[in-house]
Parts: sequence; structure tokens; C-alpha cells
Amino acid sequence: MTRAAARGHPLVIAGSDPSGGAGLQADVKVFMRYGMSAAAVPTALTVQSTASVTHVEPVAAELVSSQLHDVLADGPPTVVKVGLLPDAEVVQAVARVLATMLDVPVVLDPVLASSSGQRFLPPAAVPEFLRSLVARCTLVTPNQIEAAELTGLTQATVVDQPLQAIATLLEFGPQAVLLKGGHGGGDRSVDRLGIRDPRDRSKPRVVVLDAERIPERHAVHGTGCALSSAIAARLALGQMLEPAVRAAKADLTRAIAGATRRTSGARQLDWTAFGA
Ligand code: PXL
Repeated sequence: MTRAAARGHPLVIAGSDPSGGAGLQADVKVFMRYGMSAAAVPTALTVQSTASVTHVEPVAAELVSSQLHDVLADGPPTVVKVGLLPDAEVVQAVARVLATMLDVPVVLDPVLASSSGQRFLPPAAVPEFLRSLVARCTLVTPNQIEAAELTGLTQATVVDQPLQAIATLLEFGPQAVLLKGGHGGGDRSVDRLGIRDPRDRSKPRVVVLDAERIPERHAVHGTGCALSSAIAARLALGQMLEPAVRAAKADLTRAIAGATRRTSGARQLDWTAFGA
């Protein structure tokens, strides 16, 4: 494998998951599988097992800013992946730094709450999140629940009219939206990638990414974190958005199929499925 430094310098800005299945720890592992050593700035410490999150402790916005400042003193990253952000102040701190490097691709996984129900970003911070962060991203990767909260549409509308949800999200300013259908029903896992048309803002190009749903007897932890990091890693390798998303989704499907379980909690992804 090529030496990590030659393959890019990713920056991850995300919450710590000490169980190792999601968050910052998952992101760093995924980047490593693509041959990249990621810089990693924690935005929050969580207390959790693989089964549930019991506490979220925000990192003070000034401390997030100073970590970013010192990490970036070594030069700009080749790609940025943003995950959990715990409050409006941290959202602003991250947005301020990203505004200084507008040519760097940013993949944002809008983790508003954990699947076990623990709130991460307070509802009152969502308008700031949309205005200063979603607006600046290359790609935003909501699931249906997150898309409903970000757009103000009902979840039923997001499920029945995904193109409306994608168009509404694109109006906030990102270049592309990956609306994930993984938490829905049925025997297929259908994601939709909506890409802004620079010539006609009202008509995004939408690609349907259809994969077989792998029967899940137990939840898998960290799928959204791993998918967004895999896409970001592929962008850092110079792949175009659509092939990067297609290949990352195929990687994730294999990682879910190979997931393992130590106790009664959620399974961990098969990290070896990632890599290019
Ligand atoms: O999977 C979403 C997620 C992201 N980041 C952290 C998490 C979780 C889910 O538990 O703990 C830190």
C-alpha cells in the first residue's frame, strides 16, 4: 500500500465513541483502510456501550477552535468529514474554520441523535447548523429521520417524496445530498444521491443507489459514520462524487454483511471491508 501521507491528509471533526463502533474512532479506522492517517478533532465525549448512549459532554467551542487552529498549522486537509456537533457554538466554530478553506471538499453526516434516542444537537441549534454548515458542504448524508428534521417535512413525506426532500435540502446550499433509506422497510436498501445542476438550480440530477438489504437480527453500530468517511476518503483519492458514493456504499454493504458481535449490544462493522 502507498504510504499514508501520499494518499491525502483527511481531517475528521466528530464526537468520541469510546465503544469504538461509531464516531471519531470509526472514522479514523475507515480512513486508515484507504491508506490515510486522519487528523481527528473531538467535538464531544460520549458515554456509551455498543447498545446505547447514556451521556454527551460537549467540548467547549474555544477548545474545538484551538484544536482546529493547531492541526491546520501543518497545512490544509485534502478532505474534511464532519460528524456529531453538540451545540450551536461548536457549529459556528467549525463553520468559521471551514470558511477559510473553501476549495476543500466537506462531507457532513448530520447526526442529530443516536439510534438509541440520545439527542446530540439540540433542536434550537438546527437553524444555525443549516445556515452556516450545511450551506458550505460538498455532500450532506442524512437518513430519513434527519432529513425530516432538517427540512421540516414529515417523515412520511420524506419516505413518499424523496425528491422533494432532496430539493429542499439542496436549497440550503450544499452541492449534493445523499438521502439514505437504510432505516426504512422492504428488502432493498435504496439511497438517493441528488447533485445540484449549476445551470439549473431547480432541477438536481438524482441517482438511485439500490442495494440488497442485508437481513439484520441485531443492529449494526456506526454505519452512517463509516459510510460518510468512506465517501470522504474516496474523494481525497481523487474520485468523482457519484463513483465515490457508489463504491463506498458497496464497501459498507460488505462491512455490514461481515459485522461481528461480542455481547448483547450492537454489532461492529467489519472494518476490513473498507479500502481501495
Ligand atoms: O452513529 C452516529 C454517531 C455519531 N457519533 C457518535 C456516536 C454516534 C452514535 O452513537 O456515538 C460519537
